[in-house]
Amino acid sequence: MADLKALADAIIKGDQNTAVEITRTALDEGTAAKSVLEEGLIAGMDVVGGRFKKNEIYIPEVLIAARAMKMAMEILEPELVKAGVKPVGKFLIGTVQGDLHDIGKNLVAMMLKGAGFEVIDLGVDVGPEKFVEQAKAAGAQLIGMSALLTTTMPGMEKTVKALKDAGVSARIMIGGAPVTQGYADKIGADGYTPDAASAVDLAKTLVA
Ligand code: B1M
Repeated sequence: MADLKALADAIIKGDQNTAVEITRTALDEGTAAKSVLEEGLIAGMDVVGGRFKKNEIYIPEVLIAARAMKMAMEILEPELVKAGVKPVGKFLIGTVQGDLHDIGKNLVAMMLKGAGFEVIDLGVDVGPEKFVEQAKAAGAQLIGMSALLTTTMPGMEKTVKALKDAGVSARIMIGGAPVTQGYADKIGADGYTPDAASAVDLAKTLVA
């Protein structure tokens, strides 16, 4: 019988070969895809997120764990679809207009996937119109914006306004090195977090 605790450990260690092997074995043995996801992959990423938040591990370890998760997810995803397992929520994310920094945004996206969210990543240099168009098309419950430059932060305010003007009711989260809770309050975003692990916690709260 495949050991889902060992799968979680493989994710924590970023051991992608073992993660893929246990995921395959578990599915071949008839373990439910949902259990593989929740007791193996998400359980492992939860530990990674917690350790990252406490500064016990750093960005490289998180990226390695996320890569192992991604490889295992490639095998698991078709089975989850077949089994009709619904994601925790649909999260649209992008770096705002004029801004090409994507390392932090990618980290947030990976951690959200790790927590069971369906993530639609719009990439970098995303203007308000694109956020609005894609939010409507995807019916996302959550929209996340990242900005690393003080000069591109106003793009967040413009996007929040454009989303509200267009009647998009999704909750909006923002983040990035120059962003603060005060700024989130000022522009009418629903939340700000300083790091990717807290972004997952906030997303879970906002979608609940
Ligand atoms: Co840029 N850059 N950069 N740069 N760059 C900074 C941001 C800067 C602080 C460097 C400096 O001067 N000390 C400075 C900004 C100054 C300012 O405005 N305050 C700066 C500048 C000026 C520039 C250029 C203008 C330089 C130039 O060309 N003259 C230019 C702008 C290009 C553009 O975007 N239009 C530029 C370009 C670049 C590179 C392309 C070379 C490269 C980006 C590569 C890439 O992203 N693919 C780059 C890099 C790498 C950096 C630094 C060194 C590192 C940024 C990073 O990835 N950090 C940065 C200096 C620094 O921070 N030491 C710098 C790691 C990442 C994990 O952190 O993105 O903060 P971060 O994400 C965190 C949190 O903020 C949070 O979670 C993550 C971790 O848990 N978070 C969220 C992020 N998004 C979130 C969203 C959420 C919630 C949390 O909810 C949705």
